[in-house]
Amino acid sequence: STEIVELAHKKPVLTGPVQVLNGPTRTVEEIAERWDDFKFSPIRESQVSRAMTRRYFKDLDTYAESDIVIVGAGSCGLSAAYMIGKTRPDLKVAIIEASVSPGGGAWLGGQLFSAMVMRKPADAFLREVGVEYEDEGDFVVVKHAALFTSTLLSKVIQFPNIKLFNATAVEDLITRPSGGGIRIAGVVTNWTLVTMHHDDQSCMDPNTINAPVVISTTGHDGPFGAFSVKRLVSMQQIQKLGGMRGLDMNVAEDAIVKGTREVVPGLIVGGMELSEIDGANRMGPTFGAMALSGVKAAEEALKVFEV
Ligand code: AHZ
Repeated sequence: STEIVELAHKKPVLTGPVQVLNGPTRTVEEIAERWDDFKFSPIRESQVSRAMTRRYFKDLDTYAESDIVIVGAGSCGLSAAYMIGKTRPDLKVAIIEASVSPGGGAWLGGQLFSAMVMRKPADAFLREVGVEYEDEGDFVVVKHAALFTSTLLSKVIQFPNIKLFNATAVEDLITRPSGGGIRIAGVVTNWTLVTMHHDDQSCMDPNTINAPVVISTTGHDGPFGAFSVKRLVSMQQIQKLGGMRGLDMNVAEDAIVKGTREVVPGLIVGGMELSEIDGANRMGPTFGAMALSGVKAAEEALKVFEV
């Protein structure tokens, strides 16, 4: 039988006949044919730890200087990330998401219902990422919001130049004096669980990412939402927020897409975070504006890197 000889400081050594380690790559059907002599390849626990931590700390090192930071991996942030990843594989993009699970409010179509509505012409974005829908005339319906979010998310994560740091919160913006005002030059981050405990634990200093462009898509006001625009007020870069207004699907979606822009130098705001700064209406459970605001935010960000 296969044995692992455990030696501290050394890689595990296999003795005896090797049954599964480095064997031929098998299909699931081939595995299922032979449950009686089934066995996993051997592993030492430290290998698992090192496989994860080595990569994570390398990513922290690599993305400490990023080209673009996207704050918030909701439908708008992920749409922006997709467009950047697709068009500029040469740029380093860090996505910082406070929650363990990326996707923001786009796992359900609204309330607890599954289907997701997108008004035309946002159906173009669904074709772009390869999500099927039913055409209802002026709008289309994806059978489950999770299909949209998981498809988009899987594409974004697969881009080699994009790193998603989830369970990580942006705690502050990095600023530089510029032309009598300031420009945004990156973000201050912390693991979200740490961010949530600044009041009762001490000495938990944050981390930083420098980047010439930050795209903030943290959603409307809430415990975490509207983060960057609220910070702009306390930094006296804008006097006060307009505050999100009541629901009007027709007015709200156009306003969010058209309003997606660089709000202060180096900071582009998109999605529902924008409704807080502009005093725009909410749109409720229609998601076309989030996708197209993401497309526009990406376009605004890429202007900085035009050659
Ligand atoms: O966890 C948040 C969520 O996943 C994340 N986030 C917020 N603050 C953060 C911070 N650091 C890191 N300080 C942070 N991450 O940002 C994400 C926002 O996703 P969202 O789905 O809330 O925003 P969105 O603008 O992409 O989509 C809005 C969806 C809505 S709300 C609404 C309405 O009420 O009318 N309608 C739509 C379509």
